[in-house]
Amino acid sequence: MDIQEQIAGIREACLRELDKVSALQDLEQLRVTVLGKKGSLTGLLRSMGQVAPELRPKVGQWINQTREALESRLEERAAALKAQALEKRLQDEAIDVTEPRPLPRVGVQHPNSSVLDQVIDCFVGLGFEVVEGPQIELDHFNFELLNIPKNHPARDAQDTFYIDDNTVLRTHTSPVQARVMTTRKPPIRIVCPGRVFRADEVDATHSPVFHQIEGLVIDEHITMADLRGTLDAFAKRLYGKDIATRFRPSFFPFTEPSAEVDLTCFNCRGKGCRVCKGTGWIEVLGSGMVNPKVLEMCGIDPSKYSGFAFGIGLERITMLRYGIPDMRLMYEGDERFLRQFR
Ligand code: 2NM
Repeated sequence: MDIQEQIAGIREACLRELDKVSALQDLEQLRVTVLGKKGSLTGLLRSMGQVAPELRPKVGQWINQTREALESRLEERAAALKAQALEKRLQDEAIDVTEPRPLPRVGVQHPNSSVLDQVIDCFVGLGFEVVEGPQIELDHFNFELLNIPKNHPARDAQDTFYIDDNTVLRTHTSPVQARVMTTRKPPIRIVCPGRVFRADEVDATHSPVFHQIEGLVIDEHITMADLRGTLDAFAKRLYGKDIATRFRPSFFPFTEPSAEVDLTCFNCRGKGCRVCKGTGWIEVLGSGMVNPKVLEMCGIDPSKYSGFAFGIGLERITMLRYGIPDMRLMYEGDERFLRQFR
């Protein structure tokens, strides 16, 4: 085989391999095999000794031309492979920002919390301030200042958990109001929401842990008319303009006179139904004019100031609001129950 054929053979073999190569490392391998120091084409240059002297310049020229041609083909191929690799990487790593993803599981507000928010919004709108206090409370604030001395029969209905002889889990949020009365001067206009405790057995309407919102207004010339107007505004704001209030005489040690307050049944709008047991009214809260003895014990002059107070059981109005038949449902954290309030 003459040298021209050998050159052509190397060239053709190299180009054939070039078409097959799909990885950059293989391409480099091919370059070394043909054009490297010990490569096949380089080898031909070294065997020039066997070529007739007059042909050497020509053969040298062919080899170099072939070398240049192959080098540029190898470079082209390398550039193409690099571009391909980049394109593949761009595709593999592309992020489709429009792809739907699994939604995070979002919780829902507890029905008690929603109703509390609504009640608070209502009273804040009427000019009340929200005040909170400790759940572990002194007997002094929970009972004594509220005209419930030791051995008073009202202590029986408000049996609670004792930390020690002087310290209890509060049975209502009134002690927060007693604290405010002892530390501030009237005018006082506050609502006190919070968790309260009683030694009650669990049933459909009782829990040893529940929540109250109590209100207190003290100023000069406060009368029962202010109490009625305030609670009427509250009822209409929360349940609708056609809801009326009805006051019935009652007793609380810390108010005198005292009244239970009924609202028009928001289920039947007063016609009489199962929810209101046919009466058209629903008992919703307790209230009264703050007992002058309480004012006096708290350091407020009852000859100058008077006030009203009321207490709302949060769970009760939440249950009425949503038609929840059993209080236990509100504490179990069962998602099937909670999801319904989304
Ligand atoms: C009620 C009913 C009636 C009440 C009284 C007071 C205080 F601290 F001013 F004496 N706070 N809350 C009160 C009055 C609470 O709950 C059914």
